[in-house]
Amino acid sequence: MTSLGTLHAPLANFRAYKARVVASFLSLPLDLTPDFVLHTDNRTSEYLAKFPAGKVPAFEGTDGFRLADSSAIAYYIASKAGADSPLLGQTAEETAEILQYILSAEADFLPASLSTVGPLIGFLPFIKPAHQVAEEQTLSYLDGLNRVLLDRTFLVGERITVADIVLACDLILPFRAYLTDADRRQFRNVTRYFKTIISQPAFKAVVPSIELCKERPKPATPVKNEKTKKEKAKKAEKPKAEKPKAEKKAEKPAEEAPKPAPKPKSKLDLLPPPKMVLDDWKRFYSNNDTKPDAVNWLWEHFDEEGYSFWKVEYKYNDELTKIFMSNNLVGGFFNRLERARKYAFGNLLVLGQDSNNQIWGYFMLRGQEVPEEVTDAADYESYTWTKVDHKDPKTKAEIEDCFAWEGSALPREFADGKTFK
Ligand SMILES: N[C@@H](CCC(=O)N[C@@H](CS)C(=O)NCC(=O)O)C(=O)O
Repeated sequence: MTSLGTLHAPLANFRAYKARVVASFLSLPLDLTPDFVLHTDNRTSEYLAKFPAGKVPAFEGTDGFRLADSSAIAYYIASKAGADSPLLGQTAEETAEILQYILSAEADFLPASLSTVGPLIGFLPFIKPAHQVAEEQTLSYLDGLNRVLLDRTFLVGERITVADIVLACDLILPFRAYLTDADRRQFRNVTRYFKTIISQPAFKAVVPSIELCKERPKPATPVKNEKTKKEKAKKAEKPKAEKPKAEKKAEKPAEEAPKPAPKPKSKLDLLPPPKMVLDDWKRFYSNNDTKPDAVNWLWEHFDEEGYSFWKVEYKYNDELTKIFMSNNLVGGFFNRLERARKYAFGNLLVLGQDSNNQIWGYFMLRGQEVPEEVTDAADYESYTWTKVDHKDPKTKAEIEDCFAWEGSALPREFADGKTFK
């Protein structure tokens, strides 16, 4: 049987699981993209031309049909088994109920649950009042669902449908990282239901095991952006100076006032053009083996007046627990470094094991200081940035192994990592 098409997404992504589990239930072949890099591959002009919202997952049928929304893709794949697809409704009422549960999971539950769990695993900044509201909404939804499931095995009818698959995938993150044993007892029908769905062989074929949350993580270290606080305090202290009369006059006829010179987007754009183009490096790094090819390219082209190297270390390693949570913390930090993408490249690695790990890595920055595009990121203050001499043999070896995610110069065993490019 020929493949239905390609699902563009990283393999480990709860939204992509929806379509993959549906295809697995129906034994429908679906091509996957194991090398897909979120935030990179969905930002290429080629991807955006096909899927303008740039969201992941996205589906591209062998017949050219394109679709971009995880639940819509799952529903579409369910429909490929024909009008009496076992995962779809058999009556108008069942179909409407399936839609009811899918839409409510996406609109009422998922935003609240992501805003509840995200700040605890470092995906989102922790803002106490917003977190409280999200938690209330999450728990209220789970309470309602618990009542719905009191005397039901599945959401609609007597068999599993696409609604169960969508909801179970949306429940993975809270069950892994938020709902403790006590919560699972409180929402016992939801827990029984979740376990039933994820233990189906077709589900297990895609997501073999889901470790349930043992201890709810504490909110990630609060953002300590002292610079912004100080700047705000300074602004508040400063009395507004009376403008000189001439300046006041000039304000009146706006058309007569000289136009201010256009503001440069970044101070870094005023630096002399670099001899090495950062995008050339990023492209070479992405398309070649890091050692020896990419690092040899780097040392051959590196422009030490245009760029500087920085060792980056997380300040609160003793608060880190699971490897995947530390890596999520790095992912969250990189998301908030978006403004720096044009001026920075780096790798942050998670080294060690669960309950004993550290975040460590190297960045290459445009210019000789850490630019405001980096210092403005909410969690910048949670990391130590130390300028280093890349010509020092030990540092050079560390940079190479850090960028390669392997090697004897890493201070501890490699567990996971992320590249900022
Ligand atoms: N409603 C959409 C949401 C998709 C979505 O937000 N996906 C995330 C990844 S899980 C994404 O594309 N993030 C990248 C971005 O927003 O640039 C769906 O369910 O497919």
